[in-house]
Amino acid sequence: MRRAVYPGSYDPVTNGHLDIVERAARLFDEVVVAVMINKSKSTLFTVEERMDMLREVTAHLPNVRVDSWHGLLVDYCRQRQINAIVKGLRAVSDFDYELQMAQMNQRLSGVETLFMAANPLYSFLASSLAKEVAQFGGDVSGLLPPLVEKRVQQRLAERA
Ligand code: COD
Repeated sequence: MRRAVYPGSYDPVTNGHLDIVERAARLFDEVVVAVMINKSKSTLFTVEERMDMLREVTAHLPNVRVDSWHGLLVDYCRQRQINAIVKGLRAVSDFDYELQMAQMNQRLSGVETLFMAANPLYSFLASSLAKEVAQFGGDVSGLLPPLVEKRVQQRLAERA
């Protein structure tokens, strides 16, 4: 079975993430979208909320699962017998950091990282930027799945 993990923070999932998941799901028998827990990072949504949104927006993809993990990604891969990591690359700025992580992960466990070029429609898009635009009342429709956009608006209103 060809199995891959697509790890990230997903705070929240954007249409750029979703585009990568949909394309990866055509290449692998199973794709696990893994919310990586980083307790030192402050987030808009809890891990469970992020996982729920991911489950909802990937419900149309039968070979996609959502999971979470605290610790090294390579340990998750080892435990689940996953030998490929999928990453999305938006620009050269992503490449520097992603290459470093790919080489470290390769050294730690032999797991391979496959880079997928971002869809040009979303190559400027990051969760952090979408949250910032939404926070100041900008239009994020088309950048976030509609249900995610709604939850971002709700959360920002609760925090205002
Ligand atoms: N289009 C295409 N791809 C995109 C887009 C977009 N618009 N936005 C983001 N992506 C890609 C990112 O490049 C990344 O590959 C993935 O989607 C997730 O993005 P984010 O922003 O949600 O998540 P990150 O970049 O914060 O995730 C970093 C990880 C959590 C994956 C990383 O820190 C990690 O693996 N941590 C686990 C601990 C570990 O093993 N550390 C050692 C690493 S060597």
